[in-house]
Amino acid sequence: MQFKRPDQIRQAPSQDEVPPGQFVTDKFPVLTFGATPQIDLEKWRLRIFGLVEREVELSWQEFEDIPKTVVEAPFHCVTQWSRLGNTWEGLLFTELASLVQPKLEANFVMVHCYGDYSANLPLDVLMDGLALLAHKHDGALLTPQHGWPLRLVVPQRYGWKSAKWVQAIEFMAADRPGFWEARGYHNNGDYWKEERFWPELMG
Ligand SMILES: Nc1nc2c(c(=O)[nH]1)N[C@H]1C(S)=C(S)[C@@H](COP(=O)(O)O)O[C@H]1N2
Ligand SMILES: [Mo]
Repeated sequence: MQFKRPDQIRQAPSQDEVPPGQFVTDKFPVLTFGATPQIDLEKWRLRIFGLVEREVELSWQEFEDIPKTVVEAPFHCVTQWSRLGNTWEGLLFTELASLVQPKLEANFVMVHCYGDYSANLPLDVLMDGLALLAHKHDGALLTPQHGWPLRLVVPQRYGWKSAKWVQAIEFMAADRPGFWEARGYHNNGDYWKEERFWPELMG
């Protein structure tokens, strides 16, 4: 694998600012729809497919061997709690993209999870240099409830886009709603704009 070692810490902008309608907690609540999936690392695979030059399927061993980056970022859940100063470690999305080489037509991404969950994002949000596939939080491996072995972290969007237990990443030409985006959550989810729910549901 021809990753350069990023070997650096990146920090999200506006680290200590709290977006409108949020309150800060030191806790790290678990927000999961349904049960925590049971995952066997031996059978675990991360599949990257769709509009890419090279589809890739990584085993856990292969994922471990790829150099990692640390990203410091706040986490803002749409249910209004914010946890500031999280340290995530993992594979930057930009590095993953360089491995598969998205085609020019690829403008959106669907993240598919173990269990019945998905989240959609524009490719440019994932390419912001902060979004990553994290296996560690605050120096320790993720716990099962927080997405072990691997979760997406999208520092610039509400937490429901940070899909836990990632199984596959699909590059797409056209957008498609993910699990919550099809059930009333805003398609974009920018916390600075309070994009919480479908505009037509807002009074
Ligand atoms: N697979 C999966 N990922 C998920 C969820 C989920 O229910 N299933 N919940 C989302 C929501 S709403 C939030 S706020 C964050 C919470 O992450 P945490 O449980 O690690 O705090 O995970 C997101 N990722
Ligand atoms: Mo959430």
